Amino acid sequence: MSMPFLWGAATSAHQVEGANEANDWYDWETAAGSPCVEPCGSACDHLHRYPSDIALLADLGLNSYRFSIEWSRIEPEPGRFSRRWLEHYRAMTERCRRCGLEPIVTFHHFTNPRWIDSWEDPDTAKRFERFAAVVAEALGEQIAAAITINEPNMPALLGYEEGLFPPGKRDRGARMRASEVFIDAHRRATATLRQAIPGTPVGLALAMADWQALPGGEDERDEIRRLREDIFLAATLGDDFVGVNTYTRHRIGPQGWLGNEPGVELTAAGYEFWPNALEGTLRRAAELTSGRPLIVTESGIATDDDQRRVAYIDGAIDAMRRVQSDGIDVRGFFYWSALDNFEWHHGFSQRFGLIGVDRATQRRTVKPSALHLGAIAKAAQFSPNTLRSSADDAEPPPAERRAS
Ligand code: IFM
Repeated sequence: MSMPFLWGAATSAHQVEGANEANDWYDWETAAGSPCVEPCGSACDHLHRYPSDIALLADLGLNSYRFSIEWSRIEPEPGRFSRRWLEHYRAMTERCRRCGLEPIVTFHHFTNPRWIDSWEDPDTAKRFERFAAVVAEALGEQIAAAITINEPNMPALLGYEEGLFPPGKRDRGARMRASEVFIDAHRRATATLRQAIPGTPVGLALAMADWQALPGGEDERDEIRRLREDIFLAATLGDDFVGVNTYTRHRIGPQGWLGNEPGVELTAAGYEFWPNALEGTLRRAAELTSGRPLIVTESGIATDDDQRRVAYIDGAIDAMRRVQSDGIDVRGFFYWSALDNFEWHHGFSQRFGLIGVDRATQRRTVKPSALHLGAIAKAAQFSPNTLRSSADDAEPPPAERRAS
């Protein structure tokens, strides 16, 4: 199985679907004293509007759509799997294919069924593996590439050490235990997916930043990066690809994070406009994984000035092309996000979308930046890069799992 260079946009279930009420985030958003500025509610109603949203992305000229499966819909109670919701996500993959988009499916993007106790519990990895097996069996050959877990480093940090995500802990030990269980879940799910859908590339998506040490800050920088990124990159050994999610850079001095540099433009998310961060993260991901294929699984900007989004996209793609021209193997670029959506505890005010969403009417507006990315994708459509799975190298070679 191989596929062309992927030009796409990404979303996650809880951030766009709406009416997600059986997961830990719903409880977190609606709890008294929650750090969330507002609940997710009907979000972008992507649950019902995905057919037209997918058509919009295809019309732009993109060739792929990255979205996630909501575990709490599929398995509302331990071991009880919903046929109806498996069919829903299969219909999404089919809709992508009919529109000419490769469906890139994320199995876990921050949310957990309410009945999952904790990512500190080693059994959570086994439960996730069982869920992944059920989804793989139902969606099977429809999935173009599988991402086991999106940014396990962020719920480990924000949920177990910084108290901003559920379960709201503030404990370095809990973060490290959760990180280990996420890594185990990734390894287990990868093995399971390899068996269930042998022609489909499988990988992990990691939140990475360009960590820049100022003189004397090297040791501090290395330690931050070790816990946030390196232990997860090490866990991708043998994967078909590594997904790199990058938004900005961080400057580190001997005492830690130095904050934004005065005079540097900030995005609406409050951090530096620094699209070139992608150059540093792609180089580092390639270096630490011995040249494994990379996909930019997220890069984007929160802004109300769409011209800055265009500039960000150009900067990030230039950064990607520079590393490619040095021989680093990058197989795709996904802008975050397809739609203005629910930015977790920050609510809906940080607008990352290529497509605007009026939350009162759910009316969609295609922004100039969306047309811009689509034009880049169309111009590049004859790129020779292809993405292969480990099964492609097996002897004897397996049959192609799908046409196109
Ligand atoms: O919205 C998030 C996404 O869920 C994970 N990666 C970063 C994005 C922007 O903050």
